[in-house]
Amino acid sequence: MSDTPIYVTQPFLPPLEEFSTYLEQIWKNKIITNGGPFHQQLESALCEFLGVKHISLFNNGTIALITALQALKIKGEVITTPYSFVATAHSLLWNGIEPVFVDIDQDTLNLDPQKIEAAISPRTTAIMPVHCYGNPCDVDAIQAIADKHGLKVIYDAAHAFGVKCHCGSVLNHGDLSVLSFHATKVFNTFEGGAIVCPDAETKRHIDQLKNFGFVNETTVEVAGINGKMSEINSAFGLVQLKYIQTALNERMKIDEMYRAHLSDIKGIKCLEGSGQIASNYSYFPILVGADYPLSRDELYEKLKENNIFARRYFYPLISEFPMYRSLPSSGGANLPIATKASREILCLPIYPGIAIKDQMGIISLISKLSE
Ligand code: T4K
Repeated sequence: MSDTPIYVTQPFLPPLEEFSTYLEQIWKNKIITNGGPFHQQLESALCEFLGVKHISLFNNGTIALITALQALKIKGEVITTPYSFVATAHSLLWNGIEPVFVDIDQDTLNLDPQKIEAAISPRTTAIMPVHCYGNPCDVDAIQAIADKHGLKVIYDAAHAFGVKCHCGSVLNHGDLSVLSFHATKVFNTFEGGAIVCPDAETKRHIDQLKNFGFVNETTVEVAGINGKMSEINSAFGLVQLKYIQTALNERMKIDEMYRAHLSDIKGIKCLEGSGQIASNYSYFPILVGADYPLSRDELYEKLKENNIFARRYFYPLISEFPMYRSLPSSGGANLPIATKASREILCLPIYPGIAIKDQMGIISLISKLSE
């Protein structure tokens, strides 16, 4: 099909000249990290764009997740989804917390609120749901359970940049929300991440935690980490932000095109949104069911033979990796819906700049193979 490989995603890169202007300023003032001017500007600009009150930038989403758990002093057990990128559960393990996996909802593939209560034990301190593919979790149901049992909620919102639900930014839900600005995300700063904080005091505490715990030149108040975003990444974020709406609009068109052509193919199910007001079209997940002549893996291989590198996000389940396998909540019988989804899921290429002929090539191949 295509002469050059088509990957599941490609980072959006703004015009290099625009970035160079920022680099010249960095070279001039020689502040390259530790909360410099671009870091501060990006925090303010993101608050405005995302519709949130406070943001603390990080060097990546995983360190931000680890720090969010530290900030809320989470211990014991945390209820989470097995259907995510492995960093979600790793952030718990790195804090000495036991993940307790709960099954997902079959329509949204997000943590199923109806199954959470049965997994709560005297050791449970928090819930860590993921807005998978940027589709919002049932935030009201999750909050009601958390309130009833006195639990914290930390959203892994790595996929949810710019997503709005019924009451504004989905990032305003829970005690904290964590974003990833990795190269593969809708909004990237090469590497990066952030914690959305509800108030200035929480942000101050998190800012301290990401800077070794320093309060001033000579006082270290808490055992912090180095989670700071550099000026280069921050400056890149500022340039990216100028183009983000254009990038999101392009993604929407690609999403629409896939849906228009794939929805009627027997055995292929395009995952629907979960009622959001604004989507970010970060992934295009399809489920390859028993009615399709090829298994998910056979289709994945066929696409690969044609230079199309779709990805099986999220297969295997986190609960299937060696460090989680033996946990009581990891058994397949506890996670039937997540297990089925991970065997059927395939994320198709979606990114600004994908050539129409390439996208149509992907569509016609999937369609031809269905005959
Ligand atoms: N929570 C959730 C729910 C997450 O999805 C993630 C990250 C995190 C937490 C942690 O956030 P960070 O600490 O990463 O900020 C990728 C990403 O590495 C990872 O960030 C992401 N989730 C995950 C879903 O996907 P891989 O192993 O699939 O990446 P890779 O290198 O195979 O890249 C996929 C494709 O993207 C490549 O085939 C080509 C393209 N690509 C990739 C990179 C890195 C580029 O074109 N340019 C690039 O620079 O994990």
